[in-house]
Amino acid sequence: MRPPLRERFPAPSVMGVVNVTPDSFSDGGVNLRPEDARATARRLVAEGAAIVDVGGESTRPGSEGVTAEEELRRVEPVLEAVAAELPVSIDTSKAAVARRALELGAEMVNDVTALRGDPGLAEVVAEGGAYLCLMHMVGKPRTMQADARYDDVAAEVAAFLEQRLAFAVAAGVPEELICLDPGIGFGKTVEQNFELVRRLDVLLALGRPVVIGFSRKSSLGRVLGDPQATTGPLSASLAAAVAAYERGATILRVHDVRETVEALAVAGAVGT
Ligand code: HH2
Repeated sequence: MRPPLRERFPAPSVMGVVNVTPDSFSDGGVNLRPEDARATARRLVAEGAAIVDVGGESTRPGSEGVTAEEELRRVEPVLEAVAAELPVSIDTSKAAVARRALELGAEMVNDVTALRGDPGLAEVVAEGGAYLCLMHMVGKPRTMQADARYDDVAAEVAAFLEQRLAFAVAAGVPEELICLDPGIGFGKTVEQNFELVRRLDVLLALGRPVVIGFSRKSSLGRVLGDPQATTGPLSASLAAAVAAYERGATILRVHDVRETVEALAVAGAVGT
């Protein structure tokens, strides 16, 4: 049995992103060759990432998704090389991909559908004894931006995650292995994304560690004045990570690990 997620990932812990995809919104194509992805994963851990999140399917707004075969074709050679050696999370909604990743040594399953995408995934996570990240998203990546309507975004995201947490626990995943993520950029407006960080206490009230993935997301570029932005700069990503940490986030999912570790170290020095 793994140690509780809170012990394994003390706040702040950095999750480094490794997208083995041709089309991810900020780093598509960069790590598509297995040898590049492996080198990136090793570098991110050397820079201070507590875990690297390896994904073979882009979830950027409008994307269509790929088959389990294609996803495995992308991530398997990377996992074969690094999952036994480095701390790895698999960013997938598919049971077949998660099963293989856990066999190869991954310790966390990061599911942006919060166990709604594949009916077999909960069992794979429970049987594998893995950590689980449950993320909020309305609809699917292809349509999610059109569905961004909430009366109270923080309360509705928390209610959704409370229900998905109960579902995961009922499926046999121990509660102390689960973390929750409001899904920054997944079917939310710019203002709603910032409100979710501002009102993180609503999510923290569920009693589970919170993951925030604001890194490079378009809301950062938009709040800086470009209404058409599809990404945000490093400076803005660091501010968002620090703001989320100061409001109680435990894991920060980022592309730029070294800079984020440094920014969080300074924020932590001020805080103690
Ligand atoms: N964001 C992305 C993907 N997976 N998982 C969690 N838990 N939280 C997030 O905020 C999150 C996530 C999107 O970012 P990225 O992986 O860089 O892009 P893409 O989905 O285009 O590959």
